[in-house]
Amino acid sequence: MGQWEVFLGPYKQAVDELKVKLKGMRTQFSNANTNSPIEFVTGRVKPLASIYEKASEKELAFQPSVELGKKLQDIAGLRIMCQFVDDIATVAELIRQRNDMRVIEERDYITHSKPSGYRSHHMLIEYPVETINGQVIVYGEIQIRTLAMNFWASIEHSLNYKYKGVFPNEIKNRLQSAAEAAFRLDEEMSSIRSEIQDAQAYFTEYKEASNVTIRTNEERES
Ligand code: 0O2
Ligand code: 0O2
Repeated sequence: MGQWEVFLGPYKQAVDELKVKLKGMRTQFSNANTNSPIEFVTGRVKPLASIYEKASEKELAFQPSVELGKKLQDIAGLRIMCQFVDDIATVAELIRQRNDMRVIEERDYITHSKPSGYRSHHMLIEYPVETINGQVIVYGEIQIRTLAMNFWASIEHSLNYKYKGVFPNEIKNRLQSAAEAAFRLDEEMSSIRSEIQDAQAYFTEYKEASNVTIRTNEERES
């Protein structure tokens, strides 16, 4: 096994475990018949090419080392998507309350969006991974954002690849106004939140009732 694979092993384990745990929160809300502040969760270990790029930007040696793990705190990355802006604070608080990770820094790019227009709440965490050689503490970054913020960030991220971070002014301005439009959409959805949630609860009940009817019919026919 290569040195990088060994180095990234605990990060992969952290991402896998955290995905299960964060998705578990959604399931728990669902089992309690409560609206979940979590819509969906994704996770990734930073690809080697991105580690190389970020290490070069920060003038760090591109070598698997404790130093690199300390300076690049998003090698393990989790992303939590929420329906409504208010859900972000709820999820952040749930994470602060957990005993299986320690929040070491938070960045509120929602109140203070980035110049690009980017919005998200970032939490840097320390997470203990149990290995056959003992416990390893890894850093991870949890990004919490709405579906609209995620939509904007995914599109902007792809354009970044095309323009290699240097956007023509026109595109930059249009992306900034698109970010504001996405935020207005979030505000609009928040203002009809209770109506949306009533409809979702009704739809879930309807789906469950239909499943029971289908199952009962199948049983009768077999
Ligand atoms: P389900 O039953 O589809 O909800 P992995 O956990 O390895 O499968 P990973 O790497 O975490 O996947 O990220 P991936 O595959 O991009 O997405 C993780 C989960 O988020 C998947 O659900 C996707 O269905 C869900 N997802 C991704 N994009 C969207 C989206 O735009 N809208 C919604 N609502 N869900 C999305 P699960 O957990 O596999 O199960
Ligand atoms: P990827 O491909 O998502 O992994 P630092 O030097 O550590 O203090 P850093 O690393 O810039 O500062 O931290 P920051 O800005 O808090 O968070 C970086 C991550 O946030 C990025 O990771 C993106 O995922 C996301 N992000 C930050 N700004 C933007 C933006 O303007 N547009 C988009 N689409 N995403 C953004 P990476 O490593 O850049 O990329």
